[in-house]
Amino acid sequence: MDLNGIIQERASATMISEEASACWLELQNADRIVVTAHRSPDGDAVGSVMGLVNHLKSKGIHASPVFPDRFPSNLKWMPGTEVAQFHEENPTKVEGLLQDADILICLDFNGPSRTGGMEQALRESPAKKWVIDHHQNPEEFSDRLFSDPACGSTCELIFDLILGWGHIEEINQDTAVCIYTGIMTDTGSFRFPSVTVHTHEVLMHLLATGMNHASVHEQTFDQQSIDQVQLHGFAMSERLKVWPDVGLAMISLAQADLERFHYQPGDTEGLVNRALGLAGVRAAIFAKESHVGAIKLSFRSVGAIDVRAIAAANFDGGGHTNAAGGIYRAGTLDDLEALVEEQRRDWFGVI
Ligand SMILES: [Mn+2]
Repeated sequence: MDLNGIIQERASATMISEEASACWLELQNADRIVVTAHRSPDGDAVGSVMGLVNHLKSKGIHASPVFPDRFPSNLKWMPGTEVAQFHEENPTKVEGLLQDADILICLDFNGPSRTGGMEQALRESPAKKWVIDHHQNPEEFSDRLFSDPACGSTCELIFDLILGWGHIEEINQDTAVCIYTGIMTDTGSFRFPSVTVHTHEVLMHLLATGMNHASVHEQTFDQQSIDQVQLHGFAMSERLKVWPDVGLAMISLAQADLERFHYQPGDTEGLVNRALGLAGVRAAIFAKESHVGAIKLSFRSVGAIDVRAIAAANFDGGGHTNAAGGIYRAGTLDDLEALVEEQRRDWFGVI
């Protein structure tokens, strides 16, 4: 296969082969490697961690996958996740792993605070910290930083790292399905503007391993419970508000709504994109009351509407131009809705 196209396109980014080679040497010489991601891990977080761990394993290098908390059940099929450790469930064990690590590889997040309760242990770990990520404005806490905010997923960057190591002909199916999953989930199944020729070149190489992509889609998206489907129906029929003047849609779910449908982590995945799919809607907000009294927010937008900036300025949040998250602690869902109503023209502009 001719790899020049891929190499040239990515050569201008951070992942140049010489640095990749230096990384590979360090990995070979390390005794204890830990790979982790952000809290509430999504497909890209779990996919990048497991993709890298599985690839290292295939090359005889052991790395321990750890996460701040559990990931949704529709990602449990990913090869290798059965040995993952979760800080929320076993803080002593995970903090020990972080403390004893030589190299701590942080994937799909741009600052230690994104790891929630694991933040302090991560900051205090004496390990060399590597960050591979595609969020804007990475915090300075790493010894090595591979950051490309233009890239659609961290999994695509993991592929590029493996490419830099000269290993792409050796990627096995366990690695390929994990990397494929993260690219798939972070690009809305390959539809967002972040998808490039390079993304499809990466997918080509992953499919060439013989991996079963239809099964990846089915296991990730087609395992919904009745509760989840009905929660989505309820949210769309009872909890959706639209402001046509600014092309904004918002879905708000209270704790009681979640309890009614026996909410499990991951059950509200995709709701914000349904709101964004309405004709005339250019931005969508999903607000979810959490049991600690805070309201978690997800933002999506199309085109130049910068929801990352809105989330950062008003909701202690961050993310990407068209997909961001934040938190609201100043009041109830009603207060939040009133705030959005009042600020919507400033934030989203009139159509
Ligand atoms: Mn990501």
